[in-house]
Amino acid sequence: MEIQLWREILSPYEQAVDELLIKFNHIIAQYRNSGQYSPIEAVNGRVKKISSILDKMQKKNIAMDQIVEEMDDIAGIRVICQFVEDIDKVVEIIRGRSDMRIREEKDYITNAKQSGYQSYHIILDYDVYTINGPKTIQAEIQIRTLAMNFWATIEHSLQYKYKHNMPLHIKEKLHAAAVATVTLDKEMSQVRGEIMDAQNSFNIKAIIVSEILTNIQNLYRVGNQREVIKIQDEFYNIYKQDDLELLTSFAKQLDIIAEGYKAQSLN
Ligand code: 0O2
Repeated sequence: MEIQLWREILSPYEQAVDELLIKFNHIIAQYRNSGQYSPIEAVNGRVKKISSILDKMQKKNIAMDQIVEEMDDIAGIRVICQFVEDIDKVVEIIRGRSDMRIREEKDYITNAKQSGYQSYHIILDYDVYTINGPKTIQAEIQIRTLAMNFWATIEHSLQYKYKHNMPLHIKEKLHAAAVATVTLDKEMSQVRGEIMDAQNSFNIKAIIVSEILTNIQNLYRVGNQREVIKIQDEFYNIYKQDDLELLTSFAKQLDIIAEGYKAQSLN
């Protein structure tokens, strides 16, 4: 096959990965910007390398003209969560969307693979709109915790190194590590509430500080600059006290002042 043709085949997958990354990153941003805990910690994506597509075609006996229909992970998105419970939330979010039509779900968390691999996979039908018209492609979303991802990344590298001949003692180590991953995720789940509270406070504080500084900056442009410098010093003093209530009340007062100067909406 000509290299040009591979580019044509892979182009809608590249578009799908780009679009899906934007969509998942906006989910994270919307949670965090509204001061809520995000069930998604991070997201990344890739289009499968031509060499890996060729390997999989060989392994699964897939013909060239069948890859669009038969290969479901040419476009791959990996959603990383902090806690196992977050995975359910992410699955729920995806199920609720009309732009990501679920074809299949594979729960390798309830039923871990023989290797010890854990992850929740969703295979999607996803529409991309290209200059040649719409095209529906498949995409695989892998949803897993940080701990599961750590294990899978290491195991994937070892699989690549040893191909199909992984030494028994390494297999055993990986099995033990997979068991430890399950234990770690369970332990972390027990402090989930506390961790979420801490992260929420951190996010809320970051949002308030950003709003305060925007108001100060806007007031500096339209108000009495010496007064604004005083306000800024007051802000630094309050910030040092590390008291969220005090900071919130300062932000509210500043909002009223900024409103008086019609400085809130300035860029
Ligand atoms: P790569 O290099 O990551 O792209 P199936 O039809 O269900 O029998 P299929 O189509 O391979 O098999 O689907 P499956 O088993 O759901 O696996 C899809 C992807 O999940 C794999 O893609 C891996 O990324 C990941 N995965 C599955 N099993 C394992 C495992 O034991 N260890 C690790 N580290 N990852 C796994 P590829 O194409 O195999 O690999």
